[in-house]
Amino acid sequence: MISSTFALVLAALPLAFGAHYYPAGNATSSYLPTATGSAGPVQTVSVGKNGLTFTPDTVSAKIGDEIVFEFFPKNHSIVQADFNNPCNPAAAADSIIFSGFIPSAAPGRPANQTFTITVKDDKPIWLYCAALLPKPHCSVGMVAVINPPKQGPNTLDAFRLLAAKTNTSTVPATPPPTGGHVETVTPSGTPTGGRPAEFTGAASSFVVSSGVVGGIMAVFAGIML
Ligand SMILES: *[C@@H]1O[C@H](CO)[C@@H](O)[C@H](O)[C@H]1NC(C)=O
Ligand SMILES: *[C@@H]1O[C@H](CO)[C@@H](O)[C@H](O)[C@H]1NC(C)=O
Ligand SMILES: *[C@@H]1O[C@H](CO)[C@@H](O)[C@H](O)[C@H]1NC(C)=O
Ligand SMILES: *[C@@H]1O[C@H](CO)[C@@H](O)[C@H](O)[C@H]1NC(C)=O
Ligand SMILES: [Cu+2]
Repeated sequence: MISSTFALVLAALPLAFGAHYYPAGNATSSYLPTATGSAGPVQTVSVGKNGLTFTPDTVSAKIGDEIVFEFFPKNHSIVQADFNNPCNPAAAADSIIFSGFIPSAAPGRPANQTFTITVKDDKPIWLYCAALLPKPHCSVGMVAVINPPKQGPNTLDAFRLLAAKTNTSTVPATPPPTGGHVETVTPSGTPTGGRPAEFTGAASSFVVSSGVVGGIMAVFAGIML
């Protein structure tokens, strides 16, 4: 009896994970989606939390991983660059990563919007902030990298040194967001009770948070006892 119930629940798991799940009411935050995109761990990068920096400024991510950027005061952005041309939009054939400017007016608190990218390959992704005030944020070192080369001269420090020579921080001409999507979250940083608002053309599917996994495991535990 117990084992057959267990098997039933197990059989339902792929459904639970594959289905798009839109909570209707005010579910607790741990049961809400934290992000959208292909399945994979979610990492968070704080933008402007500790001065004109990304925290962390070096991220290792696998294909399919999501990286969520949260924006602290006053007004930052994420733009993808080429290593050899920091502080300018990358010359990629397809749309580069550009979050647009996401301001936060509340001291010490992130904005009510986040920007999420899904890592599509294992190539390095060089990033900068395109804000200009009081100085171009890129040229004063507001840069980051996802999956830096494991060896060779193209380090984040080298990128930052190149950036320091530019005295610029160029805003892409294309309307944001590109290469990722913006989500609206509550002031506490958790998603609101419905489907987070999204503004992207990119296909995305739902990924469950670890809270959902935990909840399902708790159900298991209840059955087993
Ligand atoms: C959700 O919470 C808000 C207030 O926080 C309340 O006004 C609303 O009725 C709630 N909705 C549901 C479906 O419980
Ligand atoms: C943020 O910076 C951008 C680019 O300079 C600007 O267009 C936008 O008005 C700024 N937003 C706020 C709230 O300061
Ligand atoms: C988030 O939005 C609320 C209103 O919905 C506002 O009071 C708050 O200041 C916003 N937070 C930030 C950091 O802008
Ligand atoms: C950087 O550019 C600004 C104008 O945008 C100029 O006033 C400043 O002198 C420049 N600084 C350097 C180090 O070139
Ligand atoms: Cu900035």
